This record gives sequence, C-alpha cells and structure tokens, in this order.
Amino acid sequence: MTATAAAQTAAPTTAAFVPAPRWTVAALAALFEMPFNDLLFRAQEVHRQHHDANAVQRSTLLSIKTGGCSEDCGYCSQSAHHGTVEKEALLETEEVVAAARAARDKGATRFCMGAAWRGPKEKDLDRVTDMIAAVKALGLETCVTLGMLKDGQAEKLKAAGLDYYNHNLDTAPEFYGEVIKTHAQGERFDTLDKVREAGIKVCCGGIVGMGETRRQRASLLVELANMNPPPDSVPINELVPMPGTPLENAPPLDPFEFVRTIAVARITMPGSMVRLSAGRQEMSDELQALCFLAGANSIFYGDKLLTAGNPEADRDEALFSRLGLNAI
Ligand code: SAM
Ligand code: DTB
Ligand code: SF4
Repeated sequence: MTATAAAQTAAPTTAAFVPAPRWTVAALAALFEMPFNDLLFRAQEVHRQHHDANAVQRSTLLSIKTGGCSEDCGYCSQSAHHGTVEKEALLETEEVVAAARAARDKGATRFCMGAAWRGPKEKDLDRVTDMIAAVKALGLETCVTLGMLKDGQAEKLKAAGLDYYNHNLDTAPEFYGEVIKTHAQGERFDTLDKVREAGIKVCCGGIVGMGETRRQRASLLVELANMNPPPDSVPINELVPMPGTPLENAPPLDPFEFVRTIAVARITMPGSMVRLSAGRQEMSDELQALCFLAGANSIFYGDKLLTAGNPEADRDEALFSRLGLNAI
C-alpha cells in the first residue's frame, strides 16, 4: 500500500492527514477569468513563497536525431507525415559532447537532447545512454526527450545518469485527438509513470496557441497539476507555426493569454520549475518580462530549439541584465 493510501485508510482519526489538492477545470477556468493584475499578484505571491523571485534556470536544447518521425503531431516540423525537415541520422557522441560543452561554457546548467522518434529502439537507446554519461561528465544536468518508452528503458536511462525525462501532455485530453492521430495521450501517461518509477525527474508540459479554447488550456494544466507529484519541470510552449505543418496558419494567441497560462501554471504547481519554452523568439522583451513576473523561472537558452529558432544568448544576457535576473 502506498503512504497516501495508508493515510487515507486511517484518515477519520488522524487530524494530521492533509490530502493533496485536486484541482478542477472549473477552479482553473476561474483563475484564467481573474482580472489580469489580480492573477499576476497571486502568481507572484505563490512564486515568492517557493522560489527566488529573481533567478532563472537555463537549459540548452540539441536535436540529436532530426526529422522522419512516424507520428503525425500537427505542430511538428519533424513528422514524416508533413515532410517539412530533412531526416537525419542520430548524431555521434562527440558532436553532442562538443555542443554540450559550448552550452555549459555559455552558462547553461542543463543539456536537453531531443530525438524525433515515436520511441527509441534498443540499439539507439544504447547510443543515447553513452551520450548521457558523456554530458553528465561535463558537470551538466542531463535531460532527454525520446518519445514513448518500453518496459526497462527508463531504468537504462537512469543507470546512465539521466536527471530529467521530457515528455509533454501537449494539450487537453479532449483536444488531443484533433492534433495527433497516430497515438493516444494515454500512452504518454504510461511513459510518464515509467519515468517516475525509475526515479528520473519528470519534465512535462504542453503547447498553447493550437486553436484550443481557454477551458482546454485550463484542462491541460489540471492534468499536469493533479499528477502525484506534479512534474518537477513544466515547459509551457507557445506554438511556433512551422511552415508545411497542419498548424502553420493557426491564429496567434493573445499574448496576455499566454501570460495568464504561465500564471495559472505557477499557482497550481507552486514547487515546479515553470519554463518559458518555445515561442520566445517571437516575443518582445516586455512580454517575456511579464512571463517572469507571472512565475516563469526557466528558459531554453541558445539560438536554436530543435528545428526552430530561439533568441541569441546575447539578447538573453541583455534581458537578464535589464531585469536584474540572476542565472541559477
Ligand atoms: N518525439 C518526442 C516527443 O514527441 O515527445 C520528443 C521530441 S518533440 C519535438 C518534443 C516537444 O516539442 C513536443 O512534445 C512539443 O511539446 C514540442 N514542440 C514540437 N513542435 C513544436 C512547435 N512547433 N511549437 C511548440 N512546441 C513544439
Ligand atoms: C519542450 O517542451 N519544448 C522543447 C523541448 N521540450 C524538447 C521543444 C520545442 C520545439 C519547438 C519546435 C522546434 O524546434 O522544432
Ligand atoms: Fe514525432 Fe515528437 Fe514531432 Fe510528434 S512531436 S512528430 S512524436 S518528434
């Protein structure tokens, strides 16, 4: 029996037992509806109780295997169904180590390696575990995002020294099937369970601006916030409308709605790192500052995401300096 289940059995006489909060879509929708200033004030209060208000963590991304993915995710340039980027082979470990060293020397503390796979084959996983060990040896935290895992694969990643596994829910359960047809969101929950059970920290978030409703944004965040425990790291991506993908002409989200999404993530996942993720290149410095005020305390750092652009490190350094933000 888990500790929580044991405590629930004993609950009637144990005053000390406090059940974990279960968020509802209605509660989060109400947060989204708050006046903007009130919402940001509340998010700042929560943020300051749990984090240094002026510190932002920086992770650098590298696509270790680009394009040719079997999945049909409507936002993704790397899906073979849309054929928008060239398929490339898995990088050599030496190339990955060189990129990781450069990221470390520019101030990143975590290096995230992404592969355009539905999930890794065993022989590929062996090569990725070598990369993880080599990146870890540079003194960086390691993260990989390789798609869905089979039994035993998370344990191999953990043994190689992996700190974080990124696997996003991407959108609300009720909207998922409109964006992705080749797998169900439930399969992603299974992988997240495997990662957690292997003792790897969970990085899990989603994308906004794909044509979902505000209620569906609330619904995505409910799924994340009600995880037990909530993800250690929560990337909030704004859709980068990649040419040639089904979502290339998605209407842009109101920037204040993006800030609200960050604020609601902060309030409902107080202890998590909330990452202002894809879409920063298209944002003004002022909009990014509002995202930090709303509780974002992590970014992707370096001039490329996986296939899309990201602000140059110099622009980020200048922004941090203007805002008095310290790198964690
Ligand atoms: N194939 C693996 C998977 O799907 O989990 C790992 C790589 S996949 C590209 C990682 C994440 O990138 C996706 O879950 C999605 O959240 C994000 N992403 C992909 N394309 C994006 C886009 N155009 N705009 C914003 N986020 C995007
Ligand atoms: C995440 O949530 N966002 C990153 C990372 N995890 C792997 C990826 C963003 C990809 C943006 C589009 C591209 O570069 O192709
Ligand atoms: Fe493949 Fe991941 Fe892109 Fe989906 S998001 S097409 S699984 S690389």
